[in-house]
Amino acid sequence: MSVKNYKGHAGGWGALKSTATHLFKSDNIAKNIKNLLKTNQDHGFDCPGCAWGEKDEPGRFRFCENGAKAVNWEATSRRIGKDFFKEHSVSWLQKQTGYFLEYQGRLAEPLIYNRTTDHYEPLSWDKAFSIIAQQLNELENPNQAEFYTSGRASNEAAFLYQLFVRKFGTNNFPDCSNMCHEASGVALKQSIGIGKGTIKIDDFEKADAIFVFGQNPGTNHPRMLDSLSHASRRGASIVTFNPLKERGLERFANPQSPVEMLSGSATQISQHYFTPNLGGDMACVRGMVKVLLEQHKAAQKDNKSVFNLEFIKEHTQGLDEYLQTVEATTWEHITQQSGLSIEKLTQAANIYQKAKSVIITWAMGITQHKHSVVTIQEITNLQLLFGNIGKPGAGLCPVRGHSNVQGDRTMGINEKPDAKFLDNLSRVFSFTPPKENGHNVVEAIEAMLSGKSKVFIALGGNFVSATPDTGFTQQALTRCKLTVNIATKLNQTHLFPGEISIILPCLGRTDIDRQATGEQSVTVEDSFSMVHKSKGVVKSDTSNMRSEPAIIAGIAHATLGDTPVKWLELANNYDLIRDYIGQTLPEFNQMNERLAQPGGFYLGNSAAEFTWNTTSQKAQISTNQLPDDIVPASVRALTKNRVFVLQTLRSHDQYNTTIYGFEDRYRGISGERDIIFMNPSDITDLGLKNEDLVDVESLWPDDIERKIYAFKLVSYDIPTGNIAAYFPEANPLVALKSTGDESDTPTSKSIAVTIKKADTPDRII
Ligand SMILES: Nc1nc2c(c(=O)[nH]1)N[C@H]1C(S)=C(S)[C@@H](COP(=O)(O)OP(=O)(O)OC[C@H]3O[C@@H](n4cnc5c(=O)[nH]c(N)nc54)[C@H](O)[C@@H]3O)O[C@H]1N2
Ligand SMILES: Nc1nc2c(c(=O)[nH]1)N[C@H]1C(S)=C(S)[C@@H](COP(=O)(O)OP(=O)(O)OC[C@H]3O[C@@H](n4cnc5c(=O)[nH]c(N)nc54)[C@H](O)[C@@H]3O)O[C@H]1N2
Ligand SMILES: [Mo]
Repeated sequence: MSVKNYKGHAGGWGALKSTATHLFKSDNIAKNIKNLLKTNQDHGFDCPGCAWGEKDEPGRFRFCENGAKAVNWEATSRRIGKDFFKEHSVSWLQKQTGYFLEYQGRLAEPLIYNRTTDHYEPLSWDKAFSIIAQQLNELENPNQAEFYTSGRASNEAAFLYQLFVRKFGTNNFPDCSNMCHEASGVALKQSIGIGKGTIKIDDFEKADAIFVFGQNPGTNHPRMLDSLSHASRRGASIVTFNPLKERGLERFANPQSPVEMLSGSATQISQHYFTPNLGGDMACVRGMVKVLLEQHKAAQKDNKSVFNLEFIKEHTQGLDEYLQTVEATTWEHITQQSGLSIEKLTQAANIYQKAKSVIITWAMGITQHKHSVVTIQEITNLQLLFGNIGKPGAGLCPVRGHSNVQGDRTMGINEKPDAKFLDNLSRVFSFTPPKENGHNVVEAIEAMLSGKSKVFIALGGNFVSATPDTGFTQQALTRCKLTVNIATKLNQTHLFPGEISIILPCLGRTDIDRQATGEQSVTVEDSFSMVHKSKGVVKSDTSNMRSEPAIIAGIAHATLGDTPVKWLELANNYDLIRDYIGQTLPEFNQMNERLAQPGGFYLGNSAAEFTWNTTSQKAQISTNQLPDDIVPASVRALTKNRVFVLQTLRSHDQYNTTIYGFEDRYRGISGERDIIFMNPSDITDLGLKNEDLVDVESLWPDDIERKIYAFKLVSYDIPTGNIAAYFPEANPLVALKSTGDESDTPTSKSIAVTIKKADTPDRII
């Protein structure tokens, strides 16, 4: 391993060099260069990398380094089929890394696990569908099946899937959103009546200030840096809250700017960079509001106001109670929890107050905590006090992860469906969908562990590696009667088979999708509620793969026959699926026609139009107490040793559980993933030194030991008491029951742990 201080900026030649390296690794160089040029273009495919949006400017290249990696790794010409599985047993494959599994190439044909030989073997599509149908139909109760979705599934696939599952009879839709932006949906729905961001991408051109909380766009949403650097150059204030100094949020050279590339210059992104404690963001915002409240009270003496009283009066409720709570929150509590001084928080408040329009963005650094929902409500309160919703250059922007995770929810992938959606389904398809809530990710794992659920079907994703308490999830799957994975690439989840286990290889976003009526396109929704078309362009050997809609239709037809729709006809022509989507969801009315517009169409956002679909019909200024502690006293009491707060995050060289390589370039890490980022003074305090191997144990009030072994300490600029490790390697530390209040999202960004020098240099899990 090497660790060096990365002196460059984000983007620039480093990004282009890395793009080129990945092009060469993928065995499909010429084709992939052509593919990249089609990414996010009108006649090409939507980048499977992230859910950032695009301005409608014809002729621009619209990909980034990490989008290029995602495209390349999907479009590889390598294939794994029966020969590969004949050679390698499941027990052997289980011991390989995620990187190894991903690198083997695309799954090429349907497979079924043979328990006697411990190998996967080929089977026909028809046979696969009939086994699945038989197992589903033999269940005593449809609620004994779990239907997982990962956020790459297109709108068309997701709509068919939920229709099938609801007609089958359950709302058991655990999905990646439960581990991702669930808290944003829950908080925003309560506060402003819609669980989505309120801005459009053009608002970045109009904002006076942009506050970025808990997000690493340089790696995870590189196209966002384009928007931020434009904003910075025209003089907007950019303010970051992040315990780590992420390079992309400091300086960025746009690979699409000839001047920056040739001159070696870069744009400064954040003029102000605050490094709070993990989980300290609610305290940060509370502190800012406390400062602003004092200013407001002073202004009121001169009959002026700092808050936007007109907006507050017309559109909100809850002001007085909230302000009383802000006054009652002590500075001691705020500064201790946030880790930031009154001076720093005053500085942030002043920048906020001076800006005429403010966008606040956030991602996993905000959503994966116990107190995420109230933190997002605190952020929303701040915006409401100043009327920073529904005006140009202002609003709330949860930056989504998977490229269609937002669309999947719109299409009804939701274990807690709203009544209106179910009414529409029952009107269009003439059946009564189940009304009671189904299982989310954590509940699904518990149900499989206890034997209550017996079937697990996954539309994409890597359930075992993405979920907490890895060992338990593995057991949960192996206890099932049937596990089915619809996937592009082999991953760990496929290697923990139920009694019967089937893998169904599917087309990816980049592949040409030809059905009986010709080449098909699908649609996706980005973080800005824009719906647009995506059409694969890659010609390669996909002869024994099927599209996701075709696979879902095949399973549905075998299970339910031609009810409530002619499944196989829909799979032949996706326009027919879109007609149904339009009939079910009013905002998708005339969907096929409206998709013809370049850039797609906008779904609208009720809050941005000042329609508050909350119980009171007003935007809610929410009153929540600041949590006593990020690590509760009862958890601290479990040990006499020093307690650290651990976050699990992504390196620059991975896509969630898919590991592309071992370079975390902007953080200066090379050749290693089993590491712990720690402040140098904490390393000394523990009597250890840089690069020592340590064992990490998490604290949770049950009798289970959760440990990772022989991780290397890396001395790093991070606030003391806070540490970081990579996801998914650190997932065994997250207790299944450690979840966010109201969101039930695993608390992957604030895990209480203790550290000690490793007993053994081997990593044993
Ligand atoms: N290349 C690439 N692109 C991706 C993905 C990928 O894996 N690779 N994943 C996609 C998905 S599904 C998602 S959800 C997004 C994820 O996008 P991000 O949310 O950017 O992902 P993380 O790596 O989890 O980064 C969390 C960031 O929040 C900071 N942080 C952690 N805890 C706190 C906290 O308590 N407070 C504050 N203020 N900051 C905190 C961390 O230091 C880090 O910078 O990216 C999407 N895009
Ligand atoms: N500790 C910790 N855990 C986390 C997180 C964290 O920050 N820390 N982040 C959480 C977040 S934000 C998320 S979104 C989840 C991600 O959870 P998932 O969405 O379940 O995981 P991915 O790694 O994105 O799934 C990758 C797999 O999807 C399959 N795949 C790829 N493309 C396609 C496709 O087009 N169709 C189909 N059918 N399959 C495809 C491939 O087989 C690939 O191996 O993980 C969560 N887990
Ligand atoms: Mo995500």
